[in-house]
Amino acid sequence: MRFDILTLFPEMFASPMGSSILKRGQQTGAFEIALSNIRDFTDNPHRKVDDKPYGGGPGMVMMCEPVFRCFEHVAQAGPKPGRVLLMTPQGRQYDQKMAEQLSREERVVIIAGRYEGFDERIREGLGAEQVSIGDYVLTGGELPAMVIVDSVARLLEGVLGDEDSAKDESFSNGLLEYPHYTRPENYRNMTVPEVLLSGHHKNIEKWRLEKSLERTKAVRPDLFEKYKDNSKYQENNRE
Ligand code: 6GU
Repeated sequence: MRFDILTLFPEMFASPMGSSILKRGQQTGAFEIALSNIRDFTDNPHRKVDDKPYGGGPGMVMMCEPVFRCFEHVAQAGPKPGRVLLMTPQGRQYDQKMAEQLSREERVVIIAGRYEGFDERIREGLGAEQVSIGDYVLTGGELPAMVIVDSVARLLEGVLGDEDSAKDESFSNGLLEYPHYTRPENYRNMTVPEVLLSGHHKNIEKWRLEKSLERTKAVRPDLFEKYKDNSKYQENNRE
């Protein structure tokens, strides 16, 4: 899979995308990341990429010309991009389901902006989907772009080892994960629940599901309600 990222700050991606699991995933060829600097695509003598908003108001708006040209340069080589994402707090909220959809694409283009926002014609003209990562405001779309790459890359074959498989985890079953423990059994008088030391796999599985449900109900009632409505919960509580 290939991610093309269009940004004014390609250097922001170097360490986060060049470390640990994402580094290895690129070395083994599971995916590649191509960074393009939008500022390289302006004719303006001052390399200006933003301007004042028509109609007045605070802040600056990303101009069409450098973004269109950068996109056209990126898109002319290689397979046709399956999805084009415009990172903005005005977008639809990103979730695990969208991560799974994106992981089935051959190529995804992500446009990260700074300033107040993008000229609306960028979204229209490039057929881009506006995507937000949550209800808070960041200084730019770079961190959100990295969130997309990270969450999609870890679903690709050969990126995670067996030991940290993406199968049995929060959100894959619609619940938050159960509590985890590792050695020692007793740390400052805080002990590991007996059942986890029992070796009784059925009881361990039952305990983990109970804890998942308890935790999800307390912390994420929205997820809990959704889970209750689907068949897994009905099956598990049939007894
Ligand atoms: Cl995609 N961009 C910015 N600037 N802030 C955000 C966001 C995106 N998603 C949540 N907050």
